[in-house]
Amino acid sequence: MKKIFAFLLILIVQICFGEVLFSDDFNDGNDNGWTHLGVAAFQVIDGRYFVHAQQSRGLGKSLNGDQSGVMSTADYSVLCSLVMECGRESGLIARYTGDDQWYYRMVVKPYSSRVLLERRNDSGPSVVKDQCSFTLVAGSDYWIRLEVEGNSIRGRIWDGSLDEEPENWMLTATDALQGEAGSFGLFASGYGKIPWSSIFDDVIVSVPAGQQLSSETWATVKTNSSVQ
Ligand SMILES: [Ca+2]
Repeated sequence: MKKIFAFLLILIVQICFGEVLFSDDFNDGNDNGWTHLGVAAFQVIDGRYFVHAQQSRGLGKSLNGDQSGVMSTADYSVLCSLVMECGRESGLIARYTGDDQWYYRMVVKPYSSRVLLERRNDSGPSVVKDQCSFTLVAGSDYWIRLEVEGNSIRGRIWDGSLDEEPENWMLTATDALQGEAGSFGLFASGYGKIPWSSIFDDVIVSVPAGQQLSSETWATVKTNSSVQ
């Protein structure tokens, strides 16, 4: 049943968002190929990806890409499901090329009821590029998307099913300081006084929807219709 769901999920994403560059539903029971950084424990339990810690204060991130852990293109859209059980913040990463280099994050901050787009360098302060209010319910299911395309960075989070994704972006920013493809990733963090945990699943990285509509999809439609 899970495999059928995963197949349907990818089919829906392909219809809605075009070419899938990478996917991992963790139903094989492992996170092979993901690179772990930080203090967290990374565990696949019952086909879902837990980033958590018992006593550690800090942040854990897990990175990947469609070519040996690095993305083959700098323009991509990262989607996954997220359940924050407890913690300071969690979210998605794009264009990560090293802790001393700029990368982009979409950050969910439940305690301050905000979501943010950030340009971050782990050896210095983050730069908030956009933010809005969002109240996250601990333990509930959400979908979260972070997209980078040229100098544009965009993000949204919603509850409900995948096909209920809102049309409008909640967060948008323009930034030119990291144009390399790098790796995409996910992260979670906590204060450490109490155990913290975020659960990720159904990670799908695709070509941005706008590029599909403007080039490949229309070219395919035209080619097919002219053949007919
Ligand atoms: Ca799964």
